[in-house]
Amino acid sequence: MASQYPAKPIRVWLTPPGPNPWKVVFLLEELQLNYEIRSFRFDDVKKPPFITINPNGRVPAIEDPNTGLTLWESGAIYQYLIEVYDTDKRLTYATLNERHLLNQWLHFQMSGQGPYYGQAGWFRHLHPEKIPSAIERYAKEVRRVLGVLETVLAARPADTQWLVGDKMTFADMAFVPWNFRLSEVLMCSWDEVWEGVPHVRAWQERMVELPSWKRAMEKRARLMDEQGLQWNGVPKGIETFTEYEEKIKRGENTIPGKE
Ligand SMILES: N[C@@H](CCC(=O)N[C@@H](CS)C(=O)NCC(=O)O)C(=O)O
Repeated sequence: MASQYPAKPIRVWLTPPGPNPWKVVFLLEELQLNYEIRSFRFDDVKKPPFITINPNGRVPAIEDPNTGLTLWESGAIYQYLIEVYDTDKRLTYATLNERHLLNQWLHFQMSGQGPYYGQAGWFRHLHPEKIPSAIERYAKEVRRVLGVLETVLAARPADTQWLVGDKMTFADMAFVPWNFRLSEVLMCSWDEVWEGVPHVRAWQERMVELPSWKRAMEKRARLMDEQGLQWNGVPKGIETFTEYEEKIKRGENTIPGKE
């Protein structure tokens, strides 16, 4: 049964392909909050009405009618949802040092993981030219980030391998959606992704087993399908991201099956 708390559903604006919106849906599911998804096409991410919600034209954004707040940037949304709705501190801590360590990891995820993984995926799959030095630079940076996580997780006691303290927190959860896309980002098998980082693998695999993550991914699959999208976010029938962007610019239809 859908959650009745808070009283009015929190609205999540998203386009289905990218990982960032699913980071927010994962948290909403884990906290079992009342929310609704406003799914729209990537074609419309830089147009009204979305651009009036987020002037940066990137997803996710939320509107919470219970507090009157509109918010974008997934890290800011995490901090907000935790402060307002995780009142028994199941996914956070009340103590000063732990709070700031959580903050540190969230900043690292937002500035060190997301953008670098994003560029790694962009230069490998979507950029119109193949530039080996750019592909290599970002793939190396992905490996470096994984190495940082590995060092930290491997040093934790065997039964509490989380980033902060002895339980899973929002900081751990924030890393899941991009790590989940690593075989696409690096274009390799799942086993190859985790070569040399077994503690990161175990940490990631513990979290993707959660019903909350599974529910989020079921929703993603359904919404991808609804929009007729391929795994890389390009609609079926369109070859490359560049072709997709050009069609959007010319105002042409990009909906598969509709001429
Ligand atoms: N720092 C932002 C990044 C958001 C972001 O880049 N979202 C992608 C989808 S995952 C997007 O909206 N891209 C639209 C575009 O590239 O124009 C956040 O974490 O919310």
